[in-house]
Amino acid sequence: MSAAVAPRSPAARSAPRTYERYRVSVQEYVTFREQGFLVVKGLVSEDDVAEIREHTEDILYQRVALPGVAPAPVATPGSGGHSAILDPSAVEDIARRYVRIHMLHRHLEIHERYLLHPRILDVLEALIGPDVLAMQTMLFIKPPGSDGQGYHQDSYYIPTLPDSLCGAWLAIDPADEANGCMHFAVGSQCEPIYPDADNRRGHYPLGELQDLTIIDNASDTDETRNGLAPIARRYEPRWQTVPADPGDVVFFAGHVVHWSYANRTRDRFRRSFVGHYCNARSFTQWGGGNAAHILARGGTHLPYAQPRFGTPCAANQPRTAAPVAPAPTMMAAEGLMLATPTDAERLDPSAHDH
Ligand SMILES: O=C(O)CCC(=O)C(=O)O
Repeated sequence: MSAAVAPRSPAARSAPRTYERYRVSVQEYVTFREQGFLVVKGLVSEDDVAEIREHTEDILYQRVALPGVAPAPVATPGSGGHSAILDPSAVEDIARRYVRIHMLHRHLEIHERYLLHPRILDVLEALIGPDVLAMQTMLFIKPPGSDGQGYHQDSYYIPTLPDSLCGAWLAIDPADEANGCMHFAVGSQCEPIYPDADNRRGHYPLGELQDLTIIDNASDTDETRNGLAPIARRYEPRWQTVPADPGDVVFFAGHVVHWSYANRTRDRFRRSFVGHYCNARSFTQWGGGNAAHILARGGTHLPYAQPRFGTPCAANQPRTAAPVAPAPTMMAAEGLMLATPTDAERLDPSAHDH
């Protein structure tokens, strides 16, 4: 199995990391809203990608224990222990165990650090912030032959109110059509979330949208079973296949219908690290509620958690008091909107008393 980026040098490993702030452009902001997703090329450095790739190999070669995952037959390390050359007999077992591993940021420092990667948070701050709550991590190993994930909307799984969910998908390996890159139905970010029959995730009070279809089997790779297929197909002329290079990050909105196909290669992994975030002022009951998720940027009136491994982020940094601007007259929070003397006259009955 090939590794596209060289492992980090010992000097790079010990060097303190500094990150240049990434500043999102107006065009990127608009693209995110128009497409439902935004690719930021090379957002994460080669050194950082090499670190997380090495970590996936530590998982594959069982140099790191995972909570709740029983040890597998040991894979054969490649030269220098870095390239992911595997005993073919191990691949099937790995595919079964490690296609996707959830929530390791609550157990492993490195997952917390990549969930709170400063450059990823810079982008989120602009797209869904300024207050950002870091909620979820998934590490996709997706070895050769492993399945994809059928049409789905992430906010269906992770409800936030108001809904501000955003995924950040970091490519660890080159991802393309053959090894199962991401696909998006552009335009579907404007769709509501389609609930299942018992609306068990409580997205909408019943009847809020009069003609909302109930769907079942979101994420099913069988198109005939996946209830979101008719919605996805409606946008077919605007479907986009999104290949990515290591270090690229794909940001995608909670409502956009997206999917990935199987890894059809015989010898290439498709590894990626995915974080899910919302605006820190959205309420959520998911995953233990707001109090269980880390305040990554900004502030909030809602509860939040500290990062367990101390990764620097808003939760553990001293708050700098933001200057409070006086409320503009036009948008005054209370009382009448008195925009001009003419308006005042219009609103004052005595002004017409002549
Ligand atoms: O990486 C994939 O194959 C699917 C990822 C995805 O759909 C998600 O993170 O919501």
